[in-house]
Amino acid sequence: MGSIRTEQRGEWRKIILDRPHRLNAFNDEMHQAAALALEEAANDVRCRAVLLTGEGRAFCAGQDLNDRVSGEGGAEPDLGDTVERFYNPLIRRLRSLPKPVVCAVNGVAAGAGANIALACDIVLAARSARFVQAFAKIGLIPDSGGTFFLPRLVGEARARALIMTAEPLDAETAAAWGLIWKAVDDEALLPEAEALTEHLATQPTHGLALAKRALAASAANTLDAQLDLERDLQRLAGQTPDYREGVHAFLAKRQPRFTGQPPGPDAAGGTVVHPTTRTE
Ligand code: T3D
Repeated sequence: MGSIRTEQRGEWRKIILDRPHRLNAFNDEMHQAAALALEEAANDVRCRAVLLTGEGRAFCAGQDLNDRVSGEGGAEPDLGDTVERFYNPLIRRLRSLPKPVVCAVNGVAAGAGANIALACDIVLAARSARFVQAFAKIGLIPDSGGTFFLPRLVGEARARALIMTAEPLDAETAAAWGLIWKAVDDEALLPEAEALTEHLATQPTHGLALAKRALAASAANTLDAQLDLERDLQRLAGQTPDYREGVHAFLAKRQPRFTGQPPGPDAAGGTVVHPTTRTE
């Protein structure tokens, strides 16, 4: 039985974490399947937006701890190695995917599971969902970008308390604190998240990908460097068919029909080579 399910819906794709008997906790096989699903979503032009969610009552409980029990005299796993091989690439894939990623947090999101949700572009959560920085309970530090995302999203004071107490944060408070976009009634979560993803799939995909690049760089940039980057990326956005279509549609007072295409081959400067285009 696969641990990741994908469903193509029109021009968007649903990726479902599917180990409900373990609250969708990650093992190595699930990491490999998730990496493949995200690579395919990134490269398939029929996919212009992604919705990530979990099967069953949880979104994801982070690492499957059954795989971390060493037998009598057995060697302890090198967690630096597993983070490097699995969790870091997963977070980098989500952040750099050149299309919007919506996350529907359908239930508890704990450990790396919480931070995987935070790595997505737009996070909706069911009102009954909880976010738990569970790491301290087992002597670990937050990984999967937790120490990066949390202070930036909710501020140092709240980030430190969430990390050090490992107390669950309910979805409404998470939304009020700016950790996620919004909390919705449980039964409305999937319909709302699906409608949002479907809408995003009709938008200027390449322009949205460029916006993601600008946002990714902003955390480490000075204002001057960011202004330079915005200039370079705007130059590219201005060469997309969707920009032309957007302006024509606006002036003609009609709805735009975006294709999501990148700039044509004649566009100048297809790649921005700039010292400030670093990712997080
Ligand atoms: O290792 C590396 O490679 C480094 C990277 C680490 C990344 C990480 O994510 S480390 C953090 C790992 N995750 C956790 O520590 C979370 C552990 N789980 C919990 O704290 C709680 O289960 C939850 C807060 C997620 C949910 O609580 P609750 O009360 O709703 O459910 P429960 O009763 O605790 O769990 C239900 C079942 O799921 C239970 O199994 P059972 O008794 O029904 O057979 C429980 O053992 C299992 N489960 C929950 N989380 C995990 C898990 N099994 C394996 N691994 C889990 N992470």
